[in-house]
Amino acid sequence: MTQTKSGRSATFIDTAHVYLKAGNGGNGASSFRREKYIPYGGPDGGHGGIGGSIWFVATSNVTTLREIAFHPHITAEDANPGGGNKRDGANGEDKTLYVPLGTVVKKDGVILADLKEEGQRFRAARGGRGGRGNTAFKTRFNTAPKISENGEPGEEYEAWLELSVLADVGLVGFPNAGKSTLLAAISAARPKIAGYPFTTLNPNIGMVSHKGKSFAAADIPGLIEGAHEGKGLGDTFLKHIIRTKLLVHLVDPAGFGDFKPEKAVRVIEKELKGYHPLLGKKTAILVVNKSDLPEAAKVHDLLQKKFKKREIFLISAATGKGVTKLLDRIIKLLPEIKTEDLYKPESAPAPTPKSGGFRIAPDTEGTYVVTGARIEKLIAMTNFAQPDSWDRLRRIFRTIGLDKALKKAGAVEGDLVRIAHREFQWSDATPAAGRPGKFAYKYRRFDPDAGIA
Ligand SMILES: Nc1nc2c(ncn2[C@@H]2O[C@H](COP(=O)(O)OP(=O)(O)OP(=O)(O)O)[C@@H](O)[C@H]2O)c(=O)[nH]1
Ligand SMILES: [Mg+2]
Repeated sequence: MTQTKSGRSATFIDTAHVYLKAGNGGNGASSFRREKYIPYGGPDGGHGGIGGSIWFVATSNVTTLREIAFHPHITAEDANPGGGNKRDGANGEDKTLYVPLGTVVKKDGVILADLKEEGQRFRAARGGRGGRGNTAFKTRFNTAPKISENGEPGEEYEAWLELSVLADVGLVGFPNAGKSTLLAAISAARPKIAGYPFTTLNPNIGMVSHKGKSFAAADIPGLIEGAHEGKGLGDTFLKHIIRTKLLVHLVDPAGFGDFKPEKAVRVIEKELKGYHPLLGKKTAILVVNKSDLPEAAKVHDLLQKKFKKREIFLISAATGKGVTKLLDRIIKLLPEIKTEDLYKPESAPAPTPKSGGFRIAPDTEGTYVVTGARIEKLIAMTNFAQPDSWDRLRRIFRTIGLDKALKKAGAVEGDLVRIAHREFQWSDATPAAGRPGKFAYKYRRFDPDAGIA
């Protein structure tokens, strides 16, 4: 198995930084019915289709974010434009990506979704709605509108996916304690087992069925002293037991390295607490493994003396001795654990929802930059090739108070106003007859990289 620098196996990836772009809505059409003997056929431009959305779906069939991490540019299909004869454009196809159970989706540190259940779906990026065709703009006053909207751009942002494996029981301990052997004994999982430390490089999960109850158990790579600060493989994987309800702490009767079993127990417990206080507080069952070895019983008695209040199990993961008793205890304890005390993934405070308003701020060159989700979307959906669409935009600018606000901000004749990537020249002059609004609305496309043309 190949290893990354951090010591993690390259096949197990638990974070992914992705770029999401949902499909754009299709443009609406501006078209008129033309038929023999029907002189004023009226508008018949169809609507654009809806852009494809991007979905994440949780499934136990996937155990790593590897696929996504290696293909982080995720797009869904754009929709088709509407056509004449009231033909609406076809919708863009959705894109669905499968993620492991326990995947958290974040944007700017804020949790958007915590995908915990099999089949749970989350629309991460919404496809744009279709632009309306000119049929939608027919009014009593304008029976032949030459207005159609462009499609709404699909949602676009960068997201972080973080996986923390979801299991009820986490198996912890020094390397070589027999964690993988135990997981293999109680579940169908077949982790690699060997008589050397750090055999396990990735978390393994197995479903355990015992006396009609079932639970998921996770075996993580062995911990060593300093694991919570990044030593060994430890801390990368400690986060994978943070959401478990119960820990089973396996102790090798031979101790680990220079540590005698008692010291070994304390070192592991210190590492757990050092990584996160919640891990220190979690119910932990102490288990002396390898009871088939001669020194095991003595070590068990000694530990029982040192940790008087705790019930310490003595098992042999290899022969199965004592394992049933341990499983009995686990299925008795699991339902007693209050889920509200469990770890919740950390989230930055959610930003206050954007209002429909806009902001005006001059940039260094004196251009008035207007920002606001709704006004920017309006610009993106305006078909600037249509004079009637211009009129509509002018009316909307006036209705939402943009003219007034610009004037108040100090805009004078000829000043530039930028909204989204468009620039307008502001004018207080009386508009041409029959044209509502005040702007001259000369516009040019603004390319932030090239500067103003
Ligand atoms: N005698 C005896 N040996 C055992 C028992 N359980 C595990 N072993 C042996 O201990 C060694 C380590 O077992 P693993 O299950 O790989 O240990 P681990 O805790 O998963 O180790 P890492 O993955 O390195 O952290 C292997 O050689 C096992 O065969 C047991 O009950 N009795
Ligand atoms: Mg192992």
